[in-house]
Amino acid sequence: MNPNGPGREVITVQVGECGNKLGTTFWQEISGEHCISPIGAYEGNDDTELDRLAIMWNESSTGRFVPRNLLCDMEPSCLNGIRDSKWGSLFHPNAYVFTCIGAQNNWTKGYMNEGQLMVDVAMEGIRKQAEMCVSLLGFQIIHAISGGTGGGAGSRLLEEIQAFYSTETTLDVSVFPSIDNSDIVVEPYNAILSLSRLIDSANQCICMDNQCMFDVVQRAEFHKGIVPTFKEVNTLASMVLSGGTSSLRFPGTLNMDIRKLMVNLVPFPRLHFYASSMAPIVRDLELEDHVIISVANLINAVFHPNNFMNKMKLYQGKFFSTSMTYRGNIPSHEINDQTQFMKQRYREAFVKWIPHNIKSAIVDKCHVGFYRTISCLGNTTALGGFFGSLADKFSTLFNKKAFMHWFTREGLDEQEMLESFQNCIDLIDTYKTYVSADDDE
Ligand SMILES: Nc1nc2c(ncn2[C@@H]2O[C@H](COP(=O)(O)OP(=O)(O)O)[C@@H](O)[C@H]2O)c(=O)[nH]1
Ligand SMILES: [Mg+2]
Repeated sequence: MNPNGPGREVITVQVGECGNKLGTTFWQEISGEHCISPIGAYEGNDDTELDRLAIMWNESSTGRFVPRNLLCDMEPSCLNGIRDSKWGSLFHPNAYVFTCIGAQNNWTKGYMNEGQLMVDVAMEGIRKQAEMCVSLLGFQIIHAISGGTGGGAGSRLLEEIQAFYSTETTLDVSVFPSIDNSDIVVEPYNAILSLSRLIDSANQCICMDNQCMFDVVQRAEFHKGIVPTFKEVNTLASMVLSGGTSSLRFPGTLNMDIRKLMVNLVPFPRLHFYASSMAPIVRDLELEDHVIISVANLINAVFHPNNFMNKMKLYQGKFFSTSMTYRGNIPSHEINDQTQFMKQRYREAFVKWIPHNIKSAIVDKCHVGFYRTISCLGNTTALGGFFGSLADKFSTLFNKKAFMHWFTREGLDEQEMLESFQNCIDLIDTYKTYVSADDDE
């Protein structure tokens, strides 16, 4: 690998328990694709696996490949678990950034108070990582927005990264709380406070809904009787994220990176949220052997509401645009033909006033354990309804001012909470106007 590399490096920052568990699964997933072992040794024999490793890995002077990432938390237990696991030594010892105070599920502690120490240490770690890059393309930030650490400290970190690295692009990956099975009572507060910061500070954000991902895994694995846990959900989410970064990491006929993604998918600065889907979902080559997996089948699957990672009424909304990543052995003429077909078949699902709203990337190397896959990131007005459900949960608590004292005691006044909520409602209303604007034409 050329130490001066091609540049365009990405730094991944994982925050809080969910961010770190999902982030670590993501690294396992892409390490598998590049034949990197849990101790950072390259074990493949294919130059395409090595050529662009410098985008997401550093190479040590002993030839070891080390992820360009930081694992940040306000308490040590989750990170200790990762460090002691099989994959723990993949990461640089200094990539583990933690304090020992904990956010106690309280967004305010993470954003305004105890979290600042972790954010300061993380910013220093990011500076050191950035200095080693030839030409930094941007950041990928992975966190749950409803946690005290992932939501509160994650939002603060995002704001500081945007302030210091304003010319680079950030891709935020936000896990939204399960609306029906929440284990933290103040999650709607934490999530709305985070969402408001994401609206103002993120360049682009992939929204993943825990509730929905559990359902997707359960449906896909029903024949095995699997009751999904976070492990399976994180694997699914990692496959989607791997799809999104694959075009940076491997050669292909059409490419896409996180900046091009933003240029193609964000028509207005505040509307920078993406829904995501993938097909097939089950990693089972034996199963794939029993069916014809044509590109047309995969496209239909990827546009099916059941394969989206967000609980929303997909076809009551409209896509502004989508980015499709085709992986594996798929001839490009087949993709061209199918894209034309798709434009016809799904024309009602897209706004009329963006003429070229299906962007394609073709990556020769597939996910591990699949013949061919398609993943999709889509900017759709249907996300307004998804955010609306969260806003409803917030209102239910806030109307009674329930649990507010935990936030006010930490210095967040009610007015600020209300402003964050209003910011989210404005976003939801904006989505509504774009659905009806299309009907008027
Ligand atoms: N998808 C997924 N969600 C998780 C995982 N761990 C926790 N969560 C969810 O993430 C949200 C925030 O929890 P957590 O990450 O523990 O909080 P934090 O450490 O304060 O950021 C909750 O809704 C949890 O149910 C995980 O490994 N994967
Ligand atoms: Mg935590």
